[in-house]
Amino acid sequence: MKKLIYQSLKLLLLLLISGCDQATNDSLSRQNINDNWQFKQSLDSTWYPATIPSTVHTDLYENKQIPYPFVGDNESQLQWISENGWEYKTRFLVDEKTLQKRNHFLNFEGLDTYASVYLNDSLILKSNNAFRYWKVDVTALLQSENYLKIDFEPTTLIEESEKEKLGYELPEGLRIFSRKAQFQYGWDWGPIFITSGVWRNVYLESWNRAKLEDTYIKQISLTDELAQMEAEIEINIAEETELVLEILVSDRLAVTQKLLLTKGEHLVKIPFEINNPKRWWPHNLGEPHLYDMEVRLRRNNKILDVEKLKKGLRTIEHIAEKDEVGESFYFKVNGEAVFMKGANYIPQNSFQNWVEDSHYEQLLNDAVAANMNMLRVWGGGIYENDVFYEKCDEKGLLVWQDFMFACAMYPGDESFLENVQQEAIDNVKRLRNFTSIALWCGNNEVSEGWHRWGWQEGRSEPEKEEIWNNYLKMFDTILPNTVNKLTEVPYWETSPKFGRGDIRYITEGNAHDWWVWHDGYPFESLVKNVPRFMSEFGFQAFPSYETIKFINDNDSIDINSAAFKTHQKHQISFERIKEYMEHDFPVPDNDEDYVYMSQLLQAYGIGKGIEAHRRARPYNMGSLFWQLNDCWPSVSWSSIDFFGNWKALHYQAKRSFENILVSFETGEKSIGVFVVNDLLENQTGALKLKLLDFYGNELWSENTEISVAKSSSNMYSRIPEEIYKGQEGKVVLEAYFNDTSSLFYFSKPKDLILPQAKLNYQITKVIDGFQIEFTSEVLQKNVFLFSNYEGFFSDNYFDLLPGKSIVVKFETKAKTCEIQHKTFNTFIR
Ligand code: BMA
Repeated sequence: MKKLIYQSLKLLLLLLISGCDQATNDSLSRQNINDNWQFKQSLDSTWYPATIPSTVHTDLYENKQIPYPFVGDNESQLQWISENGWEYKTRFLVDEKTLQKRNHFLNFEGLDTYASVYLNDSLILKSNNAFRYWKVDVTALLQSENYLKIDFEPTTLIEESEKEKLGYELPEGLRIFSRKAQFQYGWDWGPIFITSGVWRNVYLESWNRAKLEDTYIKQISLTDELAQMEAEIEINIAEETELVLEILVSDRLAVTQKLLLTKGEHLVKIPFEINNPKRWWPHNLGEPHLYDMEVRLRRNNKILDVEKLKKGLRTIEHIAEKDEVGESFYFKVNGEAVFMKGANYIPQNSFQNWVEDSHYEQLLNDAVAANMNMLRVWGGGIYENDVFYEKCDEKGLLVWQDFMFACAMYPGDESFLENVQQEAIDNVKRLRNFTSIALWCGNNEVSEGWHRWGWQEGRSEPEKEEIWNNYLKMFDTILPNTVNKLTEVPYWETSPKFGRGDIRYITEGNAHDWWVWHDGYPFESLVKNVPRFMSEFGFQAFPSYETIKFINDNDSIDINSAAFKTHQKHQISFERIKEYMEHDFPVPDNDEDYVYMSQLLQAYGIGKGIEAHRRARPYNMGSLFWQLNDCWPSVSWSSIDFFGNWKALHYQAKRSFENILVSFETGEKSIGVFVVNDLLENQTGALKLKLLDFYGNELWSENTEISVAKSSSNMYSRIPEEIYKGQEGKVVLEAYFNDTSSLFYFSKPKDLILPQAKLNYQITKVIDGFQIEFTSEVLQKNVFLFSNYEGFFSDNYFDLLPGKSIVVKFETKAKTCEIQHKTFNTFIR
């Protein structure tokens, strides 16, 4: 009896404790499920430890089961990985306090791709889209000790069966059936590594009464005096509850609202205001100011859930208006037409889990350092991680965001479209608070491919109609409707609007110019064919010596080794580079020099393009070259190689993207001198022109006081050919406008008659490296500095005028300054 009383008392006490725990246990708890994972091949029995997020490839590498995938020809040895199924499992504990909460959801931020997920042996999810976010109610299954298992099927099996169902072939291969990063199936700059695995975080969320499901801070209107805002908040309620929502701006309460909400999901809209708002600007035009915002969900005095974010206030308009030539394509930020300068961004690694926050920081700093104000997240990669957009917001870089469709036609059956619809909702919602996103674009070169790449040939009319209707359903209905419903950001159907086979590519919308490179046209064609907005144009170059050695897995700069050649994914690349080099540059006969020359060639061609686009402002309002970065060590169009080394092009981009640019146009019998001003203020000053020989003798000069309007490009001087005729290979034009200067040569690099002389330099130790001052008695062209020590040169591949000095900083941890150099002069014989 005594025992019974004791047990009842104990039970009562427990109930009391848990009851009062319920009251104080209302706040949301979040538990990462990233630990204790193991994985194995489905048909095998050996389990290996894994770290989540990951991919099978990197887990295998970390367990020493495969060699490093990016060295030599290892790619071809590793294709078996994606032909197999893989299993992942973990055990995780949930503490009593959490377990007592009423609702438990497992969140999978990314499963790649066809996964069956089991919790405590019950199937809780079958996923089929690596870009989607999966949230599963596991309240009925959760225990204090849990067993989570995920089976990944090889993609090919599913893709083959989808292909069978379709009954006809769609371009381009099997990848179109799987909603995962398309570049993994091989691209003209990337290897074939079709990954699988838990590629983004997994976590458990537990809550009692109410939870913030989504927060969207919407800007309704913006003037210098007032920003009218609205918070659109999705709240999930477990039982009718009185709640308070608070919105804080810069840590101060902006609005409080009491709510009485019934069980279920609710969308609550709360207006609030910000007086005298400080605007967000792209970094080249102002400060990218961000406000700290916080949404708090309270019950009595207890915070149930909280969401913190940063938000910039700015207007963004995409102007596509018919005009006398065709149709414009430009962006207005805060009411000002802004010229977009930048590049196309691809995933930074074939294996996303190998991309660390520091890589984002470095690469985006490099974009800012090269005076870029826009990056295009290209459609064959991924919707990037939040950190990418957070940093773009902070650094004042605008983002052109493609949906993840590239260079292919996609299926249009109901389940595929439904899958895409959900993918769009998940990603637009995830990214809509980021200030940097300026445009959502449906796809990369899908329409262009259909109209120009022979994809319609041999198809019946009904088949063509079906394929194009499916295109329209996706890119003309589902995606724009989702963007328009969920955000204020403009939508554009496809990039480019017209391919270069359609004459309108130059007068309407945005263009990709591949006359240069793919069609072998000379660089001058970039100057002649300036469109309204250039979203892609590019030229390949070899990567740094470091990267070449890494690929070869030895100390040689051998660009003809069998291993190295597997890192060149564009079949005709080596010939193309040579062809163009022969046209404009000397062709060195050893690999080390050839690599240097290939970089000068790329910088020369793309620099010409950028400047032609900028001179054509306002007809043209954007210049985004192909491509900023690499996903593995390779020969490609990138301006920064896989290990972060700037090619000559990135230094050139920095010069050619300066807000104020002095640029030259070659006329019939004259040279036009332009000043381009991207700033929002008018400029006045002296335009100083000097014709110099390569020993520094001044042969001619002109000084003019000029006024340059804000956001403009104009020619301010025309130099008649009498001034330079007969001396084209022997002279250089130096042009100054205030602090900006540029050089112009009158002949191709290979025809310059450059003197040979010593390059003098003096090295001084400074805090984080060395400072090197260069001088010479003659013009030294394209001085290239390199070192076996890791480090960064503040300037490189530069031209040094006789009698002037250039100071370069070599940022390095090395104790001694061991640098080597090459100059272009030595290649002129
Ligand atoms: C562009 C891109 C990529 C490709 C590049 C170079 O059109 O959209 O598909 O890698 O050309 O060929």
